[in-house]
Amino acid sequence: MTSVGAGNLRIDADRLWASIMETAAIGATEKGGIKRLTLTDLDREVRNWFVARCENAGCSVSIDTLGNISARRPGRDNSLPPIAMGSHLDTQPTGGKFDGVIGVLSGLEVLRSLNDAGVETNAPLEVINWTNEEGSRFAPAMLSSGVFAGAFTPDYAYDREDREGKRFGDELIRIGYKGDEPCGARKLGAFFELHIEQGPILEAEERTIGIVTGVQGMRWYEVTVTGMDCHAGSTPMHLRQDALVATARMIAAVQSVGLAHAPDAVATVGLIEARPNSRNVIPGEVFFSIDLRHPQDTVVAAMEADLRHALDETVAGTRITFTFDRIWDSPAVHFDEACVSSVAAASEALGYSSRRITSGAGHDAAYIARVAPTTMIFVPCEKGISHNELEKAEPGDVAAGANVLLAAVLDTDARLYGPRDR
Ligand code: HGY
Ligand code: MN
Ligand code: MN
Repeated sequence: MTSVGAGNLRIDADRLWASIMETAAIGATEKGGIKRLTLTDLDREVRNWFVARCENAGCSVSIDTLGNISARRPGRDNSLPPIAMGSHLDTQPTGGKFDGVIGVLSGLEVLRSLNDAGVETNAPLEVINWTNEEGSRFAPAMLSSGVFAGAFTPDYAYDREDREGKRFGDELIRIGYKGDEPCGARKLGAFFELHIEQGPILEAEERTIGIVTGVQGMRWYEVTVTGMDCHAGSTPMHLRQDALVATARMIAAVQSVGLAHAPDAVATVGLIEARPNSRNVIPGEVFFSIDLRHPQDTVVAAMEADLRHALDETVAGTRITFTFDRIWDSPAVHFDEACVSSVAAASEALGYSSRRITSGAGHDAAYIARVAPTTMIFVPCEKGISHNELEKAEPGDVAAGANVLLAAVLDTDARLYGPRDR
């Protein structure tokens, strides 16, 4: 059951919603979303906003060598590993107001509510903003939580380049968020991430809380297709080496692999660049991305094998060539059962409808689970729409998620370090 402190303690729902709307103005788009890509000036602006509010909530703030921000609220015994909450403040190019943001700002709201109630926890608490969760500007996703968990080296991260050739390491320095603390040096007692589901299940089943048990496996690839630039007007059809036509067949093959392993598999081409991208030149080169996902790693591997074969087939007998590089492999993750039980108990104690669920989207928690007991809490978003400016969550659901976060954190503090007297 949840600890004594969580019984009647609640977060301030209006203050939380106001903070979400305030940060939504940083990078706001005309269609009501947010464009706040990693390590841009807008990312620096929202980071500064977050640091200032954590400091005026009495936290000490530290920045590590990957720009991860940790805001620490002291506990009774500050030698204990902190119980952490968090997510990410970077967004997709056509992102919504809630993806990542509610996990960071609900963590801040938990600290503010504990301050208001004068509650002292055994262990310190922390709220963390992870750099480059989205992986949109710098692939792969969850890059800095991955370094924190030992999945990547700092130098690998620093050398990642965006599509304009800018280096992650240079941009991190440029916005002033390359800290001194070695990334990963900070040990966590537990980590909880509140996030919108980004899928349709909770809303369809009219459940308020998703008790997340894990994250599906995912792999990213980069393909470069090579034909030959030629004149669109004077090159007969049978003499062409059209890289974009070949790519179109490849994209159809990606779709077929996803459908062949449906309903649990997904396969996506999201990024494509045709070169020279001129309306009267036959494209001689095309670069595109592939994202494959499934709850079972063995199926992701089978999808990759099927895809490799299908891509070879699309160019058989032609002079088109291609390279196929796997740039990211994030195996399926199962969260810590004690943390999952804390979320389930909190949801029940607070009277929220809930169900267990596996995450289709990747999250920083997927990597943090490698180095600390970790789990997630989901709340619904309208029609499951996300990575879209229309993304929408209800204030009541966000508040419910934050109340579950508060209760689960207090429960874990009591479970790990003993009941508090206040
Ligand atoms: O790709 C993902 O699932 C996450 O949104 N970065
Ligand atoms: Mn996210
Ligand atoms: Mn996202």
